[in-house]
Amino acid sequence: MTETTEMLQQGDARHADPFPVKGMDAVVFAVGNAKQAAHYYSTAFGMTLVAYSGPENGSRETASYVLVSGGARFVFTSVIKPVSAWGRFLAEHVAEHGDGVIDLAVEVPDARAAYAYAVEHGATGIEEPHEVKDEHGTVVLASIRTYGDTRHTLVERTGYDGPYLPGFAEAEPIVAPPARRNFQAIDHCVGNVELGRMDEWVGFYNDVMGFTNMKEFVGDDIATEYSALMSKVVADGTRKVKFPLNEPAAGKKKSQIDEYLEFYGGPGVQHIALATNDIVATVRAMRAAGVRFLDTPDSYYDTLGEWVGDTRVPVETLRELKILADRDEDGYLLQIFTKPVQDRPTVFFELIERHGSMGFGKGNFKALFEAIEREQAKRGNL
Ligand code: TYF
Ligand code: FE
Repeated sequence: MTETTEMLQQGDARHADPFPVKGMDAVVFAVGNAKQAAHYYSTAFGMTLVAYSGPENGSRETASYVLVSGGARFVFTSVIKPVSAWGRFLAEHVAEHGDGVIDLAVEVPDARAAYAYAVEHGATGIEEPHEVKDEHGTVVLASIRTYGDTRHTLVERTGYDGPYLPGFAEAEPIVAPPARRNFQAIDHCVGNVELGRMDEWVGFYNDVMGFTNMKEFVGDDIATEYSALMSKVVADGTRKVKFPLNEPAAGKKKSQIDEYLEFYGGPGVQHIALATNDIVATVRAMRAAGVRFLDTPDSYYDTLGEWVGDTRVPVETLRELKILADRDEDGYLLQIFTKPVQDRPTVFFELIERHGSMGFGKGNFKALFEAIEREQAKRGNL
């Protein structure tokens, strides 16, 4: 081999991401009443309705509302009257799982290449790559299965300048958008899978999407001590898309993951973490709008300052708002978790403000899991 070809090959190896992604495209929810969900995420989460598809613009079977907060995009879909396989899928999804996430859509530069790579490496295809178009241009879509009834749609939107996808019309905000955004991006999306299957799903993301494991995980040791779950995190090469995966662990008590699996009716998305640059202002705004967060005992804050060191926010403010803090070798993070946002003890949200730390709040796992268990106990599920 000549020196030049060797250099070229090394260069290629450095740049060749087997599965390039641009970031999260959207989190798509199937819900019983998308009109009211769009209202809740507007008034309580401070998101802005930007696009709509429904009977008024040619979609007689489903209604979909697209809401954004900075780069974070949620889509809420309800079935109006099932007439096709898609409508029946949505209706059954809501009947079986309650309100939940059907799609963690990922934006890719080349949907055909991404789909081909995924299927070649063991993914089950749901929809082959196909073009959808309207007067705003063309989008290429393809979908693969992941855990439970969840899918990943691969979205290539370079040839499109409309409000969401072809077929969607621009929509006016439901209420005046807040003066400041509560959050600006999707930080990570967490899946709960069945007992003993976490490593299989980690392997799925390794093989099918070329994702690599991040260093933070909850192993056997922590699991049996207090968490009752095991967890590993996979991410794309640029760490823009991060997917932690949880499985229940046999602890002293019934795992929160078992509670989820029982009430969701199988594996699915557990929580979506939203990145904010001012968690204090956001938690104040969302609390005032009626969002309920997990409680943290005062004792957590009595010792917090000793180990977490200086943060942007005084410990007394963290205590007042029940915000958690954690530090690792790269920096610190502030985080808080909502209670489940529907009657089933299933999907919830996290707000996270990162200052260097790439972690997920390992130092908070004990306090957090105890808080979740207090809620489980109130529901009679512990
Ligand atoms: O995403 C994470 O890993 C953190 C920690 O049921 C976490 O937010 C893990 C499991 C869980 C709640 C939070
Ligand atoms: Fe999280």
